[in-house]
Amino acid sequence: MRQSGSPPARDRAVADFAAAFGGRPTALVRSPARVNLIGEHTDYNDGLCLPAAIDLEMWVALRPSPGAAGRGGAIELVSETEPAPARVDLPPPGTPPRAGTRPAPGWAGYVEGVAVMLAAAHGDLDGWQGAVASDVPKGAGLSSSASLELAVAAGCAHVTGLPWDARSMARLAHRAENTWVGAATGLLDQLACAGGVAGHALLVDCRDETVEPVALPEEVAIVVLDTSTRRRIVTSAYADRRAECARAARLLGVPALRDAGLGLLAEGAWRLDPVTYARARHVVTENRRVLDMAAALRAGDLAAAGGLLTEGHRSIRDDFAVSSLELDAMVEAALAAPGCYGARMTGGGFAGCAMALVERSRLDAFVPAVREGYRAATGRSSCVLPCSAVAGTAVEPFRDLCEVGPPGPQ
Ligand code: GAF
Repeated sequence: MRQSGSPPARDRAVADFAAAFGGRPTALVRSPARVNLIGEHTDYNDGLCLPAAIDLEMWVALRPSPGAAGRGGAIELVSETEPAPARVDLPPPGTPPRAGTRPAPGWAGYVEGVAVMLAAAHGDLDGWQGAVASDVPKGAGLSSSASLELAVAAGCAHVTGLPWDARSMARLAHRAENTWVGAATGLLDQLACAGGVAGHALLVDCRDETVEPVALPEEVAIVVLDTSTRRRIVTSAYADRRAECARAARLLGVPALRDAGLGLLAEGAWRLDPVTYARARHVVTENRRVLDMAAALRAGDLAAAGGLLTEGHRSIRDDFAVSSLELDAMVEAALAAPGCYGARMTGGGFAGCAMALVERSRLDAFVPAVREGYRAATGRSSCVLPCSAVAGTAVEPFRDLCEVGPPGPQ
């Protein structure tokens, strides 16, 4: 997690690499978190979302395993946020991936899942060593899992020489999370982390998996508002919400809630109990808000964009019931602070982060006001982080500036 005064995650990864494996890495992976502007709990309903990859990032300093001539070996990772390293022994070249074996517990399961899916799709992998340092808080609704999955995929692809295509890697990472780790999430997070475009939000259609960049007006800042509460998605009520949405679609006679409009919902209301109706209404109205938000951003209509955020928060709080007292308090604190166009919780919900769109020129006044407002309401401290929309997961060569010689004679 980004701590004021600590070195950047990139530098921490390089230092941790030297401490764990000795010497220098040969490459660095940068893998962003995502914030979802609007389109919450729509992805597993074949719907629409509008996330952005943000500059809260995970960095991995890496090097191919020493003496790993050819394929096989192991992926060995250490992380500043994990007590134990992750080690994935790769099957000897030519043997099938280890599908069917039990996933390793904790973060190693994500690393293993990505390696298993990559090997199934592309064949034998080369071993590598890596040190992970991250500014992405875990369990805060900012996709720390997807950021890690994509970082591991990028490391494997780099070392083994596999082609990198953001959409197929997002799908593969999603498969690892669903089928290996056992978290039945949608595709939003992986598409956002892999497909980020600097300065843009991403209009994602989760049915056909298309991603269309939408430019963010320069005068607006995305601000992440961390309530300092945490949840684990696997143990949360996420699965219940998925089941309620599937039930609503079945009772309305549509393949997915994506296919229901307000008209159909009104006609079919008598078939749904009040809770199922409310869940469906959130998804149906949220898909509309995504399109309206994309249009508002394109038109530079920030008042309209802010209004949609605030309306989206009410819908996810009252109809979908995945907010929390702290998330509601944070949204209220943001709305009362200077320069705020609108605010809502972001991600899976139950705890974690909200986000706001804020007039960039008023950030200096917004940040302390929201901190104070949140503390007054909850007694808790918070983290208020103005962010930029950045490019998706990528690998860069490691250039050791310390080894660059002094300038030659003048
Ligand atoms: C979590 C999930 F991982 C996503 O797939 C999505 O459903 C989101 O919650 C809610 O929009 O981040």
